[in-house]
Amino acid sequence: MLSGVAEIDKAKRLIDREALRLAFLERYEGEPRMFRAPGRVNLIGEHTDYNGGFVLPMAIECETIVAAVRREERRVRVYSLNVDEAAVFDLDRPGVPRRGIWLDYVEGVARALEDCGIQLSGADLMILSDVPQGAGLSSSAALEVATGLALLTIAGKEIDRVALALAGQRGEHTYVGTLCGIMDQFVAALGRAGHALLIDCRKLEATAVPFDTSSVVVAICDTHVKHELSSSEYNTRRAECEHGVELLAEVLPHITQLRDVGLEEFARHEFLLPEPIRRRCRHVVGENERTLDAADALRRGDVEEVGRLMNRSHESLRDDYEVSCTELDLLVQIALKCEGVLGSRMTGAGFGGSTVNLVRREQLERFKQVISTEYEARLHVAPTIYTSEPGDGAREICI
Ligand code: NG1
Repeated sequence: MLSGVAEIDKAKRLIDREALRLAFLERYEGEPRMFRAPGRVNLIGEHTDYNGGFVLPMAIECETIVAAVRREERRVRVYSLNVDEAAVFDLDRPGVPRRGIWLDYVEGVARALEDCGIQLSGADLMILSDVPQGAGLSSSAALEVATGLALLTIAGKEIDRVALALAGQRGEHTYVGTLCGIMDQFVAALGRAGHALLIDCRKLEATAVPFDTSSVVVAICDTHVKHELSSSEYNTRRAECEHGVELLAEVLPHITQLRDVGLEEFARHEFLLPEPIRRRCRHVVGENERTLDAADALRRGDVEEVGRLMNRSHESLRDDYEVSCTELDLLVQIALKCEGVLGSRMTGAGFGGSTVNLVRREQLERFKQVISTEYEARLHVAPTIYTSEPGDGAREICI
């Protein structure tokens, strides 16, 4: 173990399904079925989802597993092994949204499915997750999607994966109170091992893009900071983009979202926009283009080009969108000095959270060492470094 690096050992990452099964049998009656959904990392396409644009995330190997048995009455009993807490809710009685606890995610997706007209059955559920919380790896979407799949399947109901993702998002909006985009639930529901997922956030269509990782590794570095600014600035950026669309639509009446504006068209009309709106819009228009280019490069196996596009993405998020921070910039700066790093950028909303890095496989150990030593020397805290192959989306698992 390197000093200052909290590494997640790959072998330890996989949840012991048999231990979960035994814990279930100790608490409830009946042999459980098991359902899993992964966390995710976004390779490129930041702050584009709410502009109707493109994102390119991949599912990671960390997962949330829900063990489930059907009950005839419509009560759902839930036990979280992560927090050692039990809870219960009744599908026939109104729930209590936004309690600020883990159950909001579980109950939220159940209520969202019922609101779509799907009659669920009662259930006994036990949850175990190894998706790190608060690292920007979308532990919440993993929980929503795994729970949704479990509840549907034991009730003998089937819906398509896009509808499952939408139920997770709806649960998060109404029950948790977070107005998230669709990226996280989409990749948790539809991710595919060995692939990234190019998501068209307006059309709600996903294309699996082969990601050959024989020579490269995706490494995620968690700064462990989350600045207060995060949610207020997120809302400000959304409003700035909408304002940009209003101004551009005066001369480009066909546009309804920044997704509709191409690079050349933007270059011809950007003089109409006041600062900082111009730079905010420039980021989104350029980022959509970079995301499509990165998907093409990935398909061709051109990982150097993917890395270059990731670097451009970070510069744009830092200088034009202004959602980076000292800690993220420092991680990127250190990463880009390391041999074998093809690309490095902040991932997620910004103002803290993690960077995503594309690193030559043979340079990974050196990368981890340099990042942790230099970051800790400057900021007196060790980043956590995770690595993952592109993993599978939600599914039932056999034990
Ligand atoms: P993170 O910071 O990973 O939760 C947030 C949004 C995404 C997207 C990104 C910016 C939530 C839950 N998710 O991601 O939908 O807009 O910022 O690309 O708010």
